[in-house]
Amino acid sequence: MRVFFAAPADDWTEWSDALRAACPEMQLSRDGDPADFDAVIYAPGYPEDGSALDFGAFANARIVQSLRAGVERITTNPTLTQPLCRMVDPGLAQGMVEYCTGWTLRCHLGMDALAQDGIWRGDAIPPLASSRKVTVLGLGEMGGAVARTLKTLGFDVTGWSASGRPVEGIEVMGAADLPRALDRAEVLICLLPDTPATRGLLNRETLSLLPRNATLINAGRGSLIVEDDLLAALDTGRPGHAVLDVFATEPLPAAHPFWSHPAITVTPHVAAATRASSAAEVVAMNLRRAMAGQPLMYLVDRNRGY
Ligand code: NDP
Ligand code: OXD
Repeated sequence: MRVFFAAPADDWTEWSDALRAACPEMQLSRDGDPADFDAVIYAPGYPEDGSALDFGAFANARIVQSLRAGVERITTNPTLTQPLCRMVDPGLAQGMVEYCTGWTLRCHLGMDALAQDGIWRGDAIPPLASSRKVTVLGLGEMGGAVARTLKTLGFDVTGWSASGRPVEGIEVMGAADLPRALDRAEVLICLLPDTPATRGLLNRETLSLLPRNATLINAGRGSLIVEDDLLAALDTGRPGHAVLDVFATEPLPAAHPFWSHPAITVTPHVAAATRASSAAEVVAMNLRRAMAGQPLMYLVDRNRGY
């Protein structure tokens, strides 16, 4: 099987050996006549000159496999007619669980306020998880795993998704219930993809529905939040603190007000990384399925955009 690696040079360094080890029958290449390739592995940032990739030239490719979970950078590429599969990998989900659980616990327990400052605050007993209401927006591979973990820790977890599809052990609200989902969210965890339907979903009106002093954690995509509206909302205490891993513009510009805001914690889009060591097996499995004409895993629905 001939596979074209349509990803930036850094990805080649990270992935090529792992992919070849996971799929020895693959001939992986970064150049050649596009029509000669049976499959394309893609990551954002390719081509490196900033132009849009012409998927139409890969006339014989049976699959485009993304190395990232979020596929918003290619779903609207009109030349892409091949089946597009996104990255779903246990290592990615585990990273997201650890990031969201870590920040939820830190905010829930008020760890920063309790940190040693020379004052003995013996009456500042931290609350138990069962007294904390958490809402998770987006209950897919990431949100579902995060919601289940927080539930296991004892948090009072509710989820919200487009379909309202059941998730074992979690109360799930559907699209029309957003106001109810926000109204209860002492901790709001956002793990939604970037699509036309999610862009700007958290704005002046919806943020005002949060409880006072709520914690907002966004590790999905920055486009979810109207950034000026978040700055205004923090002044009202709804939310009281925001932990943001993703932004409208990345890297976050040096002069951006989020960096110095006392109620905002910025992390540099590191909540969950796709690690070649585990994810190469996922890629190999899907490429083999494509070559055998079997159903593909993690197919993107181009109409929904995720
Ligand atoms: P999935 O496609 O598995 O899940 C997406 C979830 O969002 C589904 O529950 C879906 O609902 C819900 N959803 C989508 N659109 C809407 C909408 N308009 N209204 C309500 N719910 C909606 O994605 P993953 O869980 O794998 O990943 C989520 C996102 O996380 C990725 O798209 C990516 O952008 C981001 N990400 C960020 C990383 C980081 O390091 N910060 C790392 C990896 C991913 P339904 O179940 O009904 O379809
Ligand atoms: C992804 C990401 O989409 O890293 O995989 O954000």
